[in-house]
Amino acid sequence: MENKLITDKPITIIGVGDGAIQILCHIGSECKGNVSFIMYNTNVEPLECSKDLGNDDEKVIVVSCLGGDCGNSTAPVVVREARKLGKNIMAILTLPFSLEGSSKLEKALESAKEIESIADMTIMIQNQYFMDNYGKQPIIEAYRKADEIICRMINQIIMI
Ligand SMILES: Nc1nc2c(ncn2[C@@H]2O[C@H](COP(=O)(O)OP(=O)(O)OP(=O)(O)O)[C@@H](O)[C@H]2O)c(=O)[nH]1
Ligand SMILES: [Mg+2]
Repeated sequence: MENKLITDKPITIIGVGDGAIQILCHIGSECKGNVSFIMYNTNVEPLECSKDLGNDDEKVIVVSCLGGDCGNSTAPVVVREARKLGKNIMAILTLPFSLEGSSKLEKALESAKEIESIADMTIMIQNQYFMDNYGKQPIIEAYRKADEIICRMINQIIMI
């Protein structure tokens, strides 16, 4: 099957928190088509978010590496506002490494659970997988592996 080039339909990709912004920066340089980007790196008020989402994009992809304050608190706000505006929402989330501790993981899971209950589709990626399955490597290498996979995934998704 021939891959049609991305969508005439507009897509907004929203990155929440530092990790997600890294990922979006990779995608941004490769991405063709009717795609726009929003990046949040602080806590965001619902009103501000709904203004940012106020155009006629049908589909939003919310990317967040959960575990930090910004992602944990703002990614659910973004998803709630997108839902109120009737968007089709896909969430792509990562969960923290085991070595980051259980309290970080618990908070991440709490946010993930809320997001999953609202979004049309949620893809959850465990950073730990890249630590366990690609040989011993520094944490930064595991991040880059996760980022690469997420970038490829998004590039495929937006071509559908
Ligand atoms: N895949 C991936 N995960 C990352 C990266 N950087 C951080 N993370 C993970 O994402 C989680 C959240 O980190 P950040 O994105 O830096 O946090 P934040 O949302 O900006 O939150 P604060 O800085 O605490 O306000 C961490 O627990 C890490 O597991 C990255 O470059 N790639
Ligand atoms: Mg941060």
